[in-house]
Amino acid sequence: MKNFLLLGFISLLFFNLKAQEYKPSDSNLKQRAWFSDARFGLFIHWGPFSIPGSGEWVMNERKLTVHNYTNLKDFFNPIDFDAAAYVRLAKNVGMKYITLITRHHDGFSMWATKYSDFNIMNTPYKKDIVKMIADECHKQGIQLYLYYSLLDWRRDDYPWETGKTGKFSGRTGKSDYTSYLQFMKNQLTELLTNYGEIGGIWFDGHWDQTNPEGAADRSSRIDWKYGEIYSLIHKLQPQCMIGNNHHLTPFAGEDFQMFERDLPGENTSGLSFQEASDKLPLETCETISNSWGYNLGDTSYKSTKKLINMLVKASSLGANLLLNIGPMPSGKIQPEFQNRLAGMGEWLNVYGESIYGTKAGFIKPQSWGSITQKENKLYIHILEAKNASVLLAKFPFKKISKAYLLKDGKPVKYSLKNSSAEIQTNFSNNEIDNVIVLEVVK
Ligand code: JFZ
Repeated sequence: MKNFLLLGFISLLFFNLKAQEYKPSDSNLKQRAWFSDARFGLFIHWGPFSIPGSGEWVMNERKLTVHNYTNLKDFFNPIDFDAAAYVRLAKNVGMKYITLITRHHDGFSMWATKYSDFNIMNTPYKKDIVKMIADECHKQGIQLYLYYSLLDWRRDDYPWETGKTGKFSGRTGKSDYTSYLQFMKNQLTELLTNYGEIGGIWFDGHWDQTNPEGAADRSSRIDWKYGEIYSLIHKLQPQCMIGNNHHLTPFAGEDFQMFERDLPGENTSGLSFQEASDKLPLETCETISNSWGYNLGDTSYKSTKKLINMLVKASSLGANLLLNIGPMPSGKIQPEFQNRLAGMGEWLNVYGESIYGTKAGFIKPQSWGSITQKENKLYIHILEAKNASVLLAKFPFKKISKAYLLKDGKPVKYSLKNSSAEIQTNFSNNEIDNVIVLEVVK
């Protein structure tokens, strides 16, 4: 009897340990590897929040109450939306996946959910947008990731009392996280049951319950019970990758790490104090203009050159670039976005080899550019040829057997002495990026 009890105790202990420990499935590891090779995705911030033309935070910024904001659902009727064209655009540009907003902080659900009336089926449009995009992604062979906000500016059961945002929505009811957690689980179950294979879930909003970025104590004011949420996702779709935009070191159960508006290891936005993981795939997200959701007044479009620079630098740090567009309320994608994306696509047609499936370079980005590598090839991206040559100190390969321009195979002069390589960069063209291939021997 005593032994029996002991055995029971030991197995209970073992079970608990096991429950805490997350071991990604084979399909999940495969998905991570696919993701790391993909390098380029399209982020889409779109929904009724696009209507006022002031970005996706409009409810909070204009201090709109739940009651007044709800009116938006009566005018969301995106007559120019074409799921096939969205997916084709991403594909033509050389993007390998789409990350779609399914529900942002304003709580609007872009699919036919049973768990909230504030959803696409109750708009004049009455068509399930997540379904249309998912079907097209599967048909056209591009992967679908889903953005899902943990933060909600409408619901009483969300712990709004301790939240930093959503203070003006006129909520009075007491929060109840047990109920809110169940709501999220119900919605995630719908998303992971009715829309085919999902590449990953992109969580956001954790930071609503923490001290500001940079503060010493970044612990959350509530227990989100991520263990329950994450294990549900991995149970429904084991390959589905989980990422959480909490700007902290990845939590147990997460499958990729994301950075916002900064390359891993950089922090110009003041949002990225976390160190880059050396185990998980990395992703950094950016917008073409300065806004995520459609913004009528924002014309600060980044140039195609700048965007290509970001893609190259992200790759050279081993990270994907998730590049955002905020379509118009009608569903039209403005030409300023289309043109820049097309420019990136043309560049990738020629230079894709130096981006897809590459690993981080052996040195971090430099003032002249950066390096990506794949098997026995180094891709030296000369983004700004400052001098007639670049010097690569501590060159980690024994020999360079060939050096040439990726574009046309034209030989490039080089030397390798005392572990220091010198590559000639006196090009007389104005290419955005003169990619030099070095074939090396270990
Ligand atoms: C979040 C969202 O709030 C934003 O609307 C967009 O979807 C972006 C991709 O992700 O951005 C953040 C993240 C963190 C903070 C603010 C906005 N923060 O820490 O205050």
